Amino acid sequence: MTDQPHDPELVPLRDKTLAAITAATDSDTLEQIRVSCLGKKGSLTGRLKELGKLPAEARPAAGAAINEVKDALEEALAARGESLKQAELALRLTGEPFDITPPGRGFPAGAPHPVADVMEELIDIFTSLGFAVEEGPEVETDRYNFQMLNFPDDHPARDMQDTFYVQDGRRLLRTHTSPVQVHAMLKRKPPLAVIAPGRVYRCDSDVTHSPVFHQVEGFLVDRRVTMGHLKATLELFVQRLYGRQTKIRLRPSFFPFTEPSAEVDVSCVLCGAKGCRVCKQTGWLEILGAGMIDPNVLTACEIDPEVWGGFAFGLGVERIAMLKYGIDDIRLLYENDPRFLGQFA
Ligand code: FA5
Repeated sequence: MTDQPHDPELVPLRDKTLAAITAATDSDTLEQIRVSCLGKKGSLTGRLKELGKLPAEARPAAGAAINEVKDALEEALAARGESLKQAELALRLTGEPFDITPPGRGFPAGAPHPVADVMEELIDIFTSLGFAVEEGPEVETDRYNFQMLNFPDDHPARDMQDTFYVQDGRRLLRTHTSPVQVHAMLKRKPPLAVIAPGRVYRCDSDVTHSPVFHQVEGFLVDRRVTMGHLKATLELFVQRLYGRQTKIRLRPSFFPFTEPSAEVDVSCVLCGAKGCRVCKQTGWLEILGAGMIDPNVLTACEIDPEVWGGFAFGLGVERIAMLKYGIDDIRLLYENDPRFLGQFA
């Protein structure tokens, strides 16, 4: 250490503190020693602050001497601190009793998403009626999504505003599950009873429309199929889903791939068909589109429409879930807010 003519107490202070550090037997005592010499009001810190009062030529040597002591103390504090920490840990591991009896903290249980839940219920109902499950690609061609389903070239559904096209311009994200009808009919011979659950995409977004949503397509091809078979199947379906008192109503509509076509309403399950905000006081709610498969579609799929006929329907899974749980904004289903989803656990 440099000579300290101006501060004869520095060396004794260093030695006294080093001895105290060595003698410390716990971290709290060590911390007190650190504060007493290196803290804001510590003895060594005080000396550093006082440096300015020394004559300019004495300052470098005095400063260097104080910093040397400071470094020595810091090093000793760190070393002693580490060994005390290890010793305290060893003591805790061997000595401190560990109570294994308190009950554990549970993790909140997850639950199926309401859309997945309803989807599964729909699949269960239709498979119990004898429908087989088929799947089709979500990235489709214009041919399967539109042409084979009898859409005229200038049909508005092809418009860029409704359909998401893949960058190559030749493929698109399917706008409905109806192309699975075509895949299934080209692959297999009638009689056929198929449902096709899956994700579909449309450039559409508001409280009842989502750009990605789910449909379940259903269709049946056989001899002598009538609109009565369609109505009976749908009636059975809604009664299984919403209860025996539920009624359906078919309203004339238009789809290029069915003739005749219908929009199907169900008696409002929220108000018991008395009229409420959700059914706009009508007592009825639209849940699906349906109809008799157009002979042009059967012909395009190499099925003779003189021999075979069929019905088809396509329902919106989110809409059915919204009705079932009284949800008034489709977007809630996709925000993944645990406060919302937790209600279905
Ligand atoms: C169709 O998609 C036809 N492919 C259905 C069909 C199949 C008709 C077979 C005849 C025979 P539509 O565009 O109406 O039809 O859609 C069917 C259902 O999907 C609607 O009743 C609605 O419940 C739901 N839906 C439609 N657009 C959206 C959307 N953006 N978000 C959520 N659900 C929607």
